[in-house]
Amino acid sequence: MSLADKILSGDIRAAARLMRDIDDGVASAVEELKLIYPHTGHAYVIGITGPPGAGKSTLVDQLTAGYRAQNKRVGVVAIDPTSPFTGGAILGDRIRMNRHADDEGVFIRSLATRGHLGGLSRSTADVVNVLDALGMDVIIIETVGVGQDEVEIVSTAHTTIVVMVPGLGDDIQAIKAGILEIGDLFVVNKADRDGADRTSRELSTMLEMNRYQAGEWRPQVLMVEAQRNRGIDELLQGIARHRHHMEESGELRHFVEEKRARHFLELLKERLFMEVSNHIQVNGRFRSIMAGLTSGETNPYTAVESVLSERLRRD
Ligand SMILES: Nc1nc2c(ncn2[C@@H]2O[C@H](COP(=O)(O)OP(=O)(O)OP(=O)(O)O)[C@@H](O)[C@H]2O)c(=O)[nH]1
Ligand SMILES: [Mg+2]
Repeated sequence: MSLADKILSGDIRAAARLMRDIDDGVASAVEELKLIYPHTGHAYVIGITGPPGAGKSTLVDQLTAGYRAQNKRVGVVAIDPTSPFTGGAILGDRIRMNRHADDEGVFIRSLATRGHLGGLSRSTADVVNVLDALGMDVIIIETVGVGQDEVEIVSTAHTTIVVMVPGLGDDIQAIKAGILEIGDLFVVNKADRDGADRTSRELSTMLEMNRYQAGEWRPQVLMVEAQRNRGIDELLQGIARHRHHMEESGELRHFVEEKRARHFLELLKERLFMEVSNHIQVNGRFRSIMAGLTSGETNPYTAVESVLSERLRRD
């Protein structure tokens, strides 16, 4: 039985194995991914992003419990930025989501940013496909921050939730351009803290400045206390409403088509880069190009053109 067959029959260990192979860049993983691909596209994908420590993992844990209560199987992908500033995130996630560790209906996977040459959103898509083929009804992706990478990762999700905390004040102004566009739902978490009302009002005001067309989704702001499980039902309802909107308006179909195109282009980009960079690793080619650039014998434009024409020569 292939790994793919096992995964399709719901074998969690086979799924874990394939995800490891994807991480390690094992060649056979691609063959398995090809086999599971026709069986994907059933899971609903939710992206959760926000600043470090906003309570994303706590929220994911509560949402997971909520979906389990509805008898839905839940996959979680926690992206670990492996940066010196947020080191230890994975450990924290493990502890916070620990209560689901023995639940066969929950699969939690961490993905490290390190080592992915700009291909993190692609490998996230691969892992999501494995979870999808495994039969997960809902897949939640947790990622820190709101930078470009995160926007890309989150663009894998059907519904995106941006988590904020009270007292960000001017920070909201500073990052609004990025976050206002990506959030379908905004959560002001740690609503037990001072200033939650104000943060929520400010967010709503900024969102209202957008011009929405008739029938367009209007992002909602929800106050939540993830730690004490308050506001989670409302959030689950908000997600369900957004999902309904996506399905009814035809946006979901459009989104899935775009996602497919993006996944293909990412793969193509990665494979092309690998082909060419492997080519210049041999025979000291890279070093000689560098020497040529230093001495002024060549320039980066010409160097790229010659490497490409050597490698992609049609013969
Ligand atoms: N006061 C308060 N604290 C909370 C709440 N929700 C979570 N926390 C705490 O906030 C801290 C960070 O929570 P996490 O869930 O790890 O936050 P995160 O956003 O996943 O953090 P990173 O993944 O490291 O970016 C923990 O100590 C939580 O217990 C809340 O509703 N109120
Ligand atoms: Mg976390």
